[in-house]
Amino acid sequence: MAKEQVVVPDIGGAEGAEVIELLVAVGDTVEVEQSLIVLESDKASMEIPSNLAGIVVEVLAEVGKELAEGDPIVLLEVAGSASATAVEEPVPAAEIEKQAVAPEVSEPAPSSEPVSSEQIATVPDIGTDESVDVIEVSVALGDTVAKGDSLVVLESDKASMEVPAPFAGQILKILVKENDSVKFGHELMVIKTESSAAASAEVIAEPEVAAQSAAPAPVEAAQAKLERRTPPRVGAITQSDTNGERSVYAGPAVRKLAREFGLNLANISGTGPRDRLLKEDVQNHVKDSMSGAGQAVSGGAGIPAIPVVDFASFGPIEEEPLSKMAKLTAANMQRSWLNVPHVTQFDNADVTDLEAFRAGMKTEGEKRGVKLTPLPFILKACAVALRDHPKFRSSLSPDSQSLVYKHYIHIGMAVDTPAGLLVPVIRDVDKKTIWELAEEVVEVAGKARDRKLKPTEMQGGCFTISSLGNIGGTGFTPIVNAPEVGILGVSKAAIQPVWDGEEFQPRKLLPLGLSYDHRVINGADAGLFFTQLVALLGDIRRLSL
Ligand code: CAO
Repeated sequence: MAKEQVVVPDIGGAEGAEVIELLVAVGDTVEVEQSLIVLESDKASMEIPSNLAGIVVEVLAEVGKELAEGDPIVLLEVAGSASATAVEEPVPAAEIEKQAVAPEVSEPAPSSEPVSSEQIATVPDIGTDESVDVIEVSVALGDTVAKGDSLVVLESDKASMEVPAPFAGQILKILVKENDSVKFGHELMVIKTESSAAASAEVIAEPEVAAQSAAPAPVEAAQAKLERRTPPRVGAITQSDTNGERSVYAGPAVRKLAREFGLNLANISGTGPRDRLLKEDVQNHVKDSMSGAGQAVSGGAGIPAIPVVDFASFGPIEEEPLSKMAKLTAANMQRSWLNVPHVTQFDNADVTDLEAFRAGMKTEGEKRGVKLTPLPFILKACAVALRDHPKFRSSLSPDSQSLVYKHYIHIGMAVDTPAGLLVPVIRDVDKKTIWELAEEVVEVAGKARDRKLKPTEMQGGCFTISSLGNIGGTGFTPIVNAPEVGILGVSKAAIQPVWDGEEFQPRKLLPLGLSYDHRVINGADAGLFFTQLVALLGDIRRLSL
């Protein structure tokens, strides 16, 4: 048993093509002409068949890598010598290229005088004598196309393929429409091209003449040879998804777009004829993902999809539609989480003295009709730290090229309501007293729960506080409320033993988590902000400085 490499044949393009799919694995038995990999260039996809039969010992190609002629694909253990099992020599470049690109009309001769002429684009050799359907006309009358732009999309029972413009120019006539049946040589478009005088003299003849000259005899011969040896492959765009669960119909351009977004085509529904995927389907899928729609199960922007589970198969279930606010909250959370590189730091503020002071103010609070919780103190301490650390009250400009500093200190406060999470904004926190803040906290929280907040009362924040202190927990990582750049998560204060150098002292510690946008704030900025905040809560006399 000899070992032989199967290499990429001449694929007709100087540039490499990317491996987008491996069709065999180690241990597979491969027949001659069995497809090994799918390569894709800007304009066409092609399955590369094996010219040997044998067992795959090693797969040498990798998905995502670019390959060119001569690059190894697999190592096969073959029964005999290469010459015994190999079919005819590798496919010459010109042959595959003729499948990928419509036949060329005569090459323009050099001339300084540009002259316009009319040329006909025809169906190139698509490797079958059967008629195929035109499922999409990709250009309109008057459009200017570059060489290689897609003119129409054809589809057979097995594959769809884009037919690229064989020359640049303006579309003068469209000779086919959707659902027409066409074959090799069928006239598709009349294109007005700009070429040299000498060249146009050759091709300016009637369109029929140009069409006839489109496939010179040697090319025909070469193509016929290719057809005998390899089934039609270039431009074939039928694709199984990675799970092999269903076939996906999409053109190279659509697949390229999906790859750029890191999307699995199998997760996108096609709206074209026969469920073919269109560019708009990919774009809409991305939009939906970004807005949160369908996020529960569908992947987007490179995120693997969460598998769909039939919960009912495990026991009784009940489905409740999400409220509009819950959907909005989910979308906002996902947007922030995906856009903002988060870092969270933790610290404990020693609030023993603050709590003693707060307890001492209880009677006065009752007289005023205000409950003094730790929250107004935390708001005030944040306002001072925000005053001293302007980056924490900045936002990135929409183009991410500058920082917008806000000369006001408005702080959002997350309020849990039966309808969902709301974040009313308390304005000018730095200018308000602790009593005023205590009153306002109760007022806006009440409004939030009664759904009486106006949209303007939830706008304009520079920073957010999310307090779970009344509920419990020793720490959490809040999600930045973008385009703000920082958020403080407050957990439940508890008495802890703290070493004072001689003995442990019972101190009331308030666990805090500070999340920030690491594009704007670095660890040192955050450390300074946080240290000041903790010091302010540890000694509230500092709030008056
Ligand atoms: N540690 C220990 N106790 C705390 C505390 C903390 N960090 N924060 C509040 N408490 C205590 C209060 O002192 C109060 O106790 P007393 O009545 O004995 O004084 C009790 O918890 C209840 O406080 P409260 O909830 O009435 O008032 P608040 O000012 O702390 O909070 C508000 C106001 C609107 C933030 C709160 O009602 C609320 O909705 N919290 C939930 C916020 C939320 O869902 N956040 C989640 C965001 S998800 O990212």
